[in-house]
Amino acid sequence: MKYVLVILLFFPLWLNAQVNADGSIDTGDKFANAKLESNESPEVIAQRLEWWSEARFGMFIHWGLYAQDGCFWQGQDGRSEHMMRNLQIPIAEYEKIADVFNPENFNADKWVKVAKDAGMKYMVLTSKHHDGFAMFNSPSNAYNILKSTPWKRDPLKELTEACEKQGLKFGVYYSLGRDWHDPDCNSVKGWRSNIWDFPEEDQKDFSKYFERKVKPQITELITQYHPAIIWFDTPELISMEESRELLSLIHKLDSTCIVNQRVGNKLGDYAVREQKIPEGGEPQPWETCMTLNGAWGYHKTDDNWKSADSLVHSLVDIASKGGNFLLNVGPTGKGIIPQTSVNRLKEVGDWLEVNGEAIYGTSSSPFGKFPWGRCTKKLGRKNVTLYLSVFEWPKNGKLQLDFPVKVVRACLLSDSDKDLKTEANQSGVSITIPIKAPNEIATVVKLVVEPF
Ligand code: FHN
Repeated sequence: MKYVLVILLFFPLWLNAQVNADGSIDTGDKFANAKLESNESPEVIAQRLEWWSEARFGMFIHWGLYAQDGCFWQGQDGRSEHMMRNLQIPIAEYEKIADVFNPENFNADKWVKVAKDAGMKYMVLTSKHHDGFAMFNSPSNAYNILKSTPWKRDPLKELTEACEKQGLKFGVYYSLGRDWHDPDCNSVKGWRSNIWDFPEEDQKDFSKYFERKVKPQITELITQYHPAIIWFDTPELISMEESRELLSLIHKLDSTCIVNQRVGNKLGDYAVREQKIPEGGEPQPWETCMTLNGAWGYHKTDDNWKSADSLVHSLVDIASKGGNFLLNVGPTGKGIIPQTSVNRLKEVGDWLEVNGEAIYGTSSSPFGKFPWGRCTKKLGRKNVTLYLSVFEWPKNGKLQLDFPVKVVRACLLSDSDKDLKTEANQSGVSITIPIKAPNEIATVVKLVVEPF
């Protein structure tokens, strides 16, 4: 019995996702669920976030050396983009992956088109993940894709240009408090450090890593690529002064650059929730980031793909709570986004093609959530527009909204020329709808009502 208990206790650690001993997602941020305390005014932050709040939906891309053989190394399953740590691969061995990394099928225009066809409005690419390898031209550190691979191209430059051409915003992810290539990057109790090459955890000095690598590379990222977002990850042991110094460095170079909460110490423009959607949303700008299967990086044996239905429902649920959805793809070592990822995203894009008005530029529901679906809203000059996204289509041809709103007009978003009949009743308003759901995933009823 006791062995079963031990296995159950540590079971989550076997999952691809990085989890703490208590089963919570290991984000490397001791303030993961905090209310942010920025030293900028809400107005300044709201202005910086204006396009982002309208966008609602973006593509996260985890791409690095770990993708070379689908998070496998010498036939061993590294389980995720944490492969180097999971298999305790010495730096000297891991660097050899760079010697053969040659993503000949990479095509920035194609990647951006996948995002665009999915209805995504921005993209965030891992510029440097925990393995410390820079997927960009980093003059300050030779361990980078231009200098250390036979491919000799700069994917950040190509994606920045492709996003510009196709009208998407481009952002970069940067692993802040985890860098398994740097001898001074320590973490909380060594929990996520490179202790196989650098075992003396207490002799490491984070500030040396911060000065030697973080600040020069953040400067390079801003000045070379002008990203719309810097998406920091795993702040770990960064001090409040260092978090503040990073924000000041970034905003001196580009005051419009959005910075997420994982710059550390409860700072940043918006809160990050990982692999989960907060039940009641958040009292601050927020974004849920989520994988399409079980891992962020391309894991060649992981076919545990989420359905298009669940992805659309997540997007609608997040938007109904005023949040953004950053949905991840993990391209292969050859630079190809897995076809199942492309297919799923296209299904979401097809839904948004018809119903995007219920997501983009909307704000959170005034009513909370409904058993049959969710609501988003837009405030007009004269009226309020409610978008009722119905997941569970009523069988009796009537959709009941239990709030006393005065209806100006009702229609299906997919058939907006045709009015739907509405009738006020004791608890609110009843809308007469087709017997069969026009869209099996979610059908949107557009309800224009007087201000309430
Ligand atoms: O450890 C990383 C993980 O690999 C992935 O990059 C996620 C994405 O939010 N961030 C960390 C776990 O929170």
